Amino acid sequence: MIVIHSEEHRLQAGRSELNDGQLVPCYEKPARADIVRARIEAVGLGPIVEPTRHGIAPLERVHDAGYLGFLQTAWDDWVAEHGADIDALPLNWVAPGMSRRRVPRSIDGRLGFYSFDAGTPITAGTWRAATSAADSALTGADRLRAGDRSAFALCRPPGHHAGHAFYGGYCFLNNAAIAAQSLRDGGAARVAVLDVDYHHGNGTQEIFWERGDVLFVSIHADPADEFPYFCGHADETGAGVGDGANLNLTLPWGTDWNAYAQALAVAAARIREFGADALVLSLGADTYGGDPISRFRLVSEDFLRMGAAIAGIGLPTLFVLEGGYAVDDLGVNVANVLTGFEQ
Ligand code: SP5
Ligand code: ZN
Repeated sequence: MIVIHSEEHRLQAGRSELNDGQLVPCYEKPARADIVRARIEAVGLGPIVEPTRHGIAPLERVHDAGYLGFLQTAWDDWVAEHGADIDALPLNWVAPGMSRRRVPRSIDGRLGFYSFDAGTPITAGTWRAATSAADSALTGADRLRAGDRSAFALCRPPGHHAGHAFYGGYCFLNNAAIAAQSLRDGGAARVAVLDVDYHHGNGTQEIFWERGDVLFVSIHADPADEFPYFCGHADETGAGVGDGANLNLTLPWGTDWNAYAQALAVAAARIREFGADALVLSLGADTYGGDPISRFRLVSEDFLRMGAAIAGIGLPTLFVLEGGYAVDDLGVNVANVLTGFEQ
């Protein structure tokens, strides 16, 4: 399968994130994409091509124009206030009952206004890296439209936590949602997004919440115990014409392949029943037992089985890289999903 990848991912290289009460080195780092690329080359999975630039219009189909404007200038605004030696992190947020009527003028205020965590630093290269990732996903969508059975957007920063007008969870632009919308705009009547990242894809859920034409299915750790904590519960099923087009399958800490495979079978059945024309697969490998911030117990061979199960859905499939922080094993685990799909 064709692999779409830009070196510009490297421009997102934050120093630190807030975790367990301390600033620690960012888990979401350039080495992640490098090891995936190396493994793809080693197993000869397919040609690696550069994304084509798609500009801002397909981003505006999914994200708020004010939010995109904020993201474009946030680093310069931060530097004007704090200098270029520190990454931009938000400091405070609105709680229910506090007014959210005005976008603050202050960069610190706007960082809080448009984010939901302190784990997602904005740096000098954030906008360019994030747009390169969106362009990779969009180029993959173009390939499906041209008739390819599959494609892999080997991109970072990831996207599935980013919503219509917010960033967080290492994500700025929702690459998978942007690609799904592009497939719709290109003529697919119905699109399914399946999210196998360990964390709930809260951004994708929010973007398609009231949409009956895009099914969102996510398999993830129970948000009662796990990030992003505030959504991803099984009773969140969508609203309006989208009621019933959102399916959250929650699993407990310690989940192994046996239980995971059952959830994946439920997800596959729902996607088949929906009658989608294409599938966008949010591919996080942080379900791996060795992941430093996650608590499922998949082993590397399980990712081959995961790929085979995804192939069994029988749809043209665009894989989009999301999380996975056990860097040494990330290349094998991600490539295993793709080779499992192809076999
Ligand atoms: C794309 C993606 O996978 N984003 C995940 C963002 C998760 N950030 C919060 C991680 C919190 C980890 N806390 C537990 C650390 C164990 N000491
Ligand atoms: Zn994740």
